[in-house]
Amino acid sequence: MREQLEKLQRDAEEELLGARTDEAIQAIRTKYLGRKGALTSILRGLGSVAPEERPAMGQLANQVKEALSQRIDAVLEGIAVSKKDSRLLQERVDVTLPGRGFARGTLHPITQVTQEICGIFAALGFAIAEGPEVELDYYNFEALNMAKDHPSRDMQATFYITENLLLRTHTSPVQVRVMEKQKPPVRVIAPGKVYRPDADISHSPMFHQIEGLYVDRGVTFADLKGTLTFFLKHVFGDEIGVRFRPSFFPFTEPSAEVDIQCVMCRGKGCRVCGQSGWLEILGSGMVDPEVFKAVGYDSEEYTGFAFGLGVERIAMLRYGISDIRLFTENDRRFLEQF
Ligand code: 2U9
Repeated sequence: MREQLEKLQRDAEEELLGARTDEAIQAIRTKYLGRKGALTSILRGLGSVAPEERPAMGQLANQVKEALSQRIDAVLEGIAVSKKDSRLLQERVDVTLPGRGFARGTLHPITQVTQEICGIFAALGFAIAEGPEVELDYYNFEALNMAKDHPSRDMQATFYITENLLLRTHTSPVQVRVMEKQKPPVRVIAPGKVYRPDADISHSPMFHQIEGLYVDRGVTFADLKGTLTFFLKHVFGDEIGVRFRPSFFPFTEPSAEVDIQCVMCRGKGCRVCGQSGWLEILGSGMVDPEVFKAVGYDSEEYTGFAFGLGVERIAMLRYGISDIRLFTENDRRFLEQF
């Protein structure tokens, strides 16, 4: 029996040397150590061994079983390690490769133009003020000298939410709120979104305005002309021609519209300026005494000028953009140009 056991161990170890896969090794374990395996069948012969030798044979059988079991586990472990090694080798990360570039965003052209304009007025001592886009009829119209029967209040000209609540049609209510809270001197600009039910290549139901207001003792139309001329020459260049035309707004008196020489043809006349050589660029005027009355300012003591401009219009002239809808389409081919 001793020879049988020793042969079993040699045979199994030799077979293990040729086994390459987990399955082959498990098959060897079953063949030699399994319940119906070679070791079990050798031990069936234990009955015919001399009784005094049986303990030694039993012990030897256990040693063979234990030794083989350990060898099999070691071989399995070796296979697992080399499998992992070759996997790691294949998956190796080359840390010297350059990283993938990522697309960096840019500010929207409307944001860029807004920041530039606000920056110019900030340098002149104007503070930036903001207010609600959903506004009371009182601040949007009533306090700005637009009575209940004013045509701007037509359903066709304003987005109403309720009878007294609307989407602001200009940023003027922001300045009304500032004046309610603060005594002169007041120097503010109000940038922001405004809403009017209009839509074509030059009108959008939502667009951006910047308005300005300067109130103090002794503010004159000359201050208005000087400030706005300085501003326009800063944006469009020192050489640009500027002219003031009489106009009318309910909240200013007198009022003026301001034109610049056409940026396309430099005043010669072209399609952009309708052959006139001039482009309307902003509205302005001296604050109407009725507006001062609404906010409790004494119009005998204080005067002021105000102005308003459309940011999209300025951006379109500056960059030669022909359709206002491009600003809200989010087409990256358009946006990446700014
Ligand atoms: C207060 C008093 C007066 C703001 C003004 C304009 C003239 C004007 C337009 C420009 C193009 C609107 O975006 S647009 O269509 N604005 O012409 N805005 S004076 O006057 C004010 C504002 C606030 C308290």
